Amino acid sequence: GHGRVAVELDSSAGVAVMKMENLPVNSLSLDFLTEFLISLEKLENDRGCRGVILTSGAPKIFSAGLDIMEMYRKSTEHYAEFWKTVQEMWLRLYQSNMVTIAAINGSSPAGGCLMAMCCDYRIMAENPKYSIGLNETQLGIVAPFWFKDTMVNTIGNRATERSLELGLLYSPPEAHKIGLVDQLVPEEKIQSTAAAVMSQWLAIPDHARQITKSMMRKPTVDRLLAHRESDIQNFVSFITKDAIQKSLHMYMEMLKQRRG
Ligand code: CO8
Repeated sequence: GHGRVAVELDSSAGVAVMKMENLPVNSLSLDFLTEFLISLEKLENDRGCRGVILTSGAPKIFSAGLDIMEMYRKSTEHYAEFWKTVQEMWLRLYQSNMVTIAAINGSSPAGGCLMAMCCDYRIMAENPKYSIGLNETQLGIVAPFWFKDTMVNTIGNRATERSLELGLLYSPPEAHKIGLVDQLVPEEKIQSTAAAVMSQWLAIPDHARQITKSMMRKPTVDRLLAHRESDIQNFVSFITKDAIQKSLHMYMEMLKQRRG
C-alpha cells in the first residue's frame, strides 16, 4: 500500500511535516516502517529540507507503537526482518541530520514513545486523555537496551528505571514534569508551536548543530551497531517463547474487552 506517510515540504522554510496515516492507530507494521524509512531518506537527501515535524493524522493517537500482529504467530524469518526494520527506523531517526520535532497530538505508548524520544524536541497536546511512555512490561515484554538508552538520554537514569519497571504511561503534565516532553500546548496550537520552535532551532548553523547532535548521540548508536545481529537474535528467541506469545495474546484480548 501507499500513502501512509503524508509528507508536505515547505520549500521556503526548508521544513517538512511528516504525518503518519496508518489508520486507525499508526501501529508500526513492517510495511509502514518501510514506507516511513523511504520518506525520511528522501528528505534527508534533499538539500532544501533542514527540519522535519513528525506528527499524526490519526485522531487521538500519535502512534500505538510496534504492530503487535507482527510479533504474534509469525515465522522466525519474519520476526528477524521486522526487528531489523525497527532497528533501522531508530538508527535513521535518532541520527537524522535534520532538526526533528515531535508534535505529539495523541497517545504514544511504547514504540510511539520511542519515535518521539528520537526527535530533538517534543511538544505534546495537553489533552488529559493522551498518555506517553514505555509500557512494555505491562505487555509482559522487555524494552530492548537501546529503547532504555534512549529514555535514559531523555529523562535520566532514575526516572527511566521507575518508568520501565512499572511500564508507566504518563499524562501530559506528568510527562512534562519528568522531561519526557519539553512543552505542553493546547491541541489546536500544536502545529503552529512546532513551526515556531523549528525556526528557533534552524537559526543555529546546521554544521555546528549536527556535529553536536552526533557527539551527544553517537555512543548510544554505536552500542546498537556493535550488537545489532545479537539484538535481532535476542528478539527472535524472546518473542518465539510460548509464555511471551501467550502474554501478547492475553494483552490483545484485554484491548478487545476494554472496548466492550
Ligand atoms: N498493534 C496492532 N494493533 C493495534 C495496536 C498495536 N500496537 N494498538 C491498537 N491496535 C488495534 C486494536 O487491536 C484495534 O483493532 P481492531 O479494531 O481490529 O480490534 C484497533 O487498533 C483500535 O484500537 P483501540 O480500539 O484500542 O483504540 P483506542 O483509541 O481505544 O486506543 C490505543 C488506542 C491507546 C493505542 C490502544 O489501542 C492501545 O493501548 N494499544 C496498545 C498500545 C501498546 O501497548 N503498544 C505496545 C506495542 S509493543 C512496542 O511498541 C515495543 C515492543 C518492544 C519489543 C521488545 C520485545 C523483546
